[in-house]
Amino acid sequence: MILKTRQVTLIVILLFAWLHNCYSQTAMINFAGRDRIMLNGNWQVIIDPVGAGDGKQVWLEKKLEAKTDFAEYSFDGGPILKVPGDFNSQLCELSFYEGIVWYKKQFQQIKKQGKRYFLYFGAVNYSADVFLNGIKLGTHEGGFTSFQFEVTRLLKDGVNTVIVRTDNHRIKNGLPALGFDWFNYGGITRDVALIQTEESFIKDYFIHLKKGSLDTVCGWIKLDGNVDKAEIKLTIPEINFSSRLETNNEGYAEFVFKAGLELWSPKNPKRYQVLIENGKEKLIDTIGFRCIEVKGADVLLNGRKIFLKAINIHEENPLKKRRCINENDARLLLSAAKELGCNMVRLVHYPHNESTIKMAENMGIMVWSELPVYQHIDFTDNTVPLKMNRMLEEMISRDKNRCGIIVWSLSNETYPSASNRDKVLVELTKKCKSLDSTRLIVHVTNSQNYRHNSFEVRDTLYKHSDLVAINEYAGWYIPWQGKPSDTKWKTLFPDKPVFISEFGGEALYGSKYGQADEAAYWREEYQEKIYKDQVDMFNTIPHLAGVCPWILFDYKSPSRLHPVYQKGYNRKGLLSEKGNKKKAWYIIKAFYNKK
Ligand code: GCB
Repeated sequence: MILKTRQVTLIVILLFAWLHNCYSQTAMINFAGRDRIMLNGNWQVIIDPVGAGDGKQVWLEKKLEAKTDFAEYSFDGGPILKVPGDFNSQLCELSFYEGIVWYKKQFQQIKKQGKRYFLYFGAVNYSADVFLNGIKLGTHEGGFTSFQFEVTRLLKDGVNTVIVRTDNHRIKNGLPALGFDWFNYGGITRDVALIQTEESFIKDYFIHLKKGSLDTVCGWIKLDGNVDKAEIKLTIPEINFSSRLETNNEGYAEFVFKAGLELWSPKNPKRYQVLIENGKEKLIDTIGFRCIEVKGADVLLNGRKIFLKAINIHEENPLKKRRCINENDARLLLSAAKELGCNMVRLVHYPHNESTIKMAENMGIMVWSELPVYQHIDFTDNTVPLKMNRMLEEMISRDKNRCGIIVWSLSNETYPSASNRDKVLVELTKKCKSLDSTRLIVHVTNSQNYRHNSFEVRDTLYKHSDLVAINEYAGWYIPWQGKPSDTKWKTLFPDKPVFISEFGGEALYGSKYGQADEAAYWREEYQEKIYKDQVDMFNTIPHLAGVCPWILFDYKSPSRLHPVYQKGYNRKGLLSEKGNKKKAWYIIKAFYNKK
């Protein structure tokens, strides 16, 4: 049988697709610095509540040739959604939708000789199956991290079609799993782009202060492509540093050098322009240098004890009632945190947008970044640790050069009774250390006992956490067990710093109905009293290194069912969803002012 050229090409393409038909790649870092065309804007969609599009092979967009041909789907004539953006807030019929939406975008491209091409996604919640020109590139699971596919061969000169099957169904072995207390915004929620690189390009690098040092910079650079001993130039013009590095035959080079640097801190968020050159390619980043560590029971920033004045933040624009999608959204949240007097934000409960983290760093706000390992995780499912590892790699890969991030938080409120929990999370901690040992690694739990006016902290997971990070809702979910200022503490970890990672209670801004001292009326006075009592209680905590109220703004959570006070909102915000300051705001502001 003689195969024609077209058939051979098709076979090569199918083989290539088959080889790549598993998973996405971890995205190259420094998205903003890349040569790219943005594929944001209008995308056509098909809403597919029962998964019928799989059988109909929507991604093939079958051509109708004979008069008898028809197709029971079409992107043409259907709704249009904006990318980046969640689908729930864009079409009222999708308000509470958790399911499949097919997205389609066409773009023109002329391939350049000697270049490589990558299809990049900032985030798709929760899973994404990506097709280019009818061929499946692969799958990505996890709603909050970036991923890419190399498309050098599949990309055509002229019109190209990307189709993405997004699905935000909750799944038992997902991260997060079935139950979570925030809005499950679905769809292509972050940027999409086609990135063009040289044959060999700078895929990844880590440039930071050596652990424990204030004047030694170290790190590595990794090239991708055909790179048998390449030369890379690393420059920090402001300190007159320049060095030529030679990679090994896998494109990897390490470096270490002494430098007199102004260190990054909330008071002086100094960052330097850093240039990495690989032949024709020049990548620019803005990198700060700081040292974060725990010594004894203290948290030290650049060798000095620091109190973490934090606030919890979900990635939601409360005014627009949608997922944050741009810098204005990030500015709204971070400026409110600044106004409260914070020096840190805990970005819960999943990795937030890269640009938010950069903005925080620029504003002098330390960042706590967290994996969506939240409450009801099934640690007995074999696939779960693999997914955790993958998300951990993706989170650290994207943000490891952001000096603003001082904490990798690996889990929140997992249950000590959950089979296999410790085994899986200890392994995850080891993996995290192997990827990045320069930051604090933390697990948050709420498994402490609180009775007879005494907290007993005994979760063995804290052995593997740099902070004893405690979520406690004394005064709300559990009534005070005595005078807050007389609270006693028994802990299995007396030598570690304690961080109160969540506390608070609900209040409906401006509500005047009912008794101010009864929880059932959601009065601001009640919330305010919780905060006053908490501040009194903080004085009783040995080695308190910081606190973090739950939460900055009221936020959407469909599990909050009270028709008068909640209306689908978690009302623990210090600010209402319209941005009004509740009475408790002023308690924390005063507390942070004094600290
Ligand atoms: C928690 C969770 C947080 C919840 C909060 C609450 O412990 O970590 O995600 O939303 O309590 O409001 O109950």
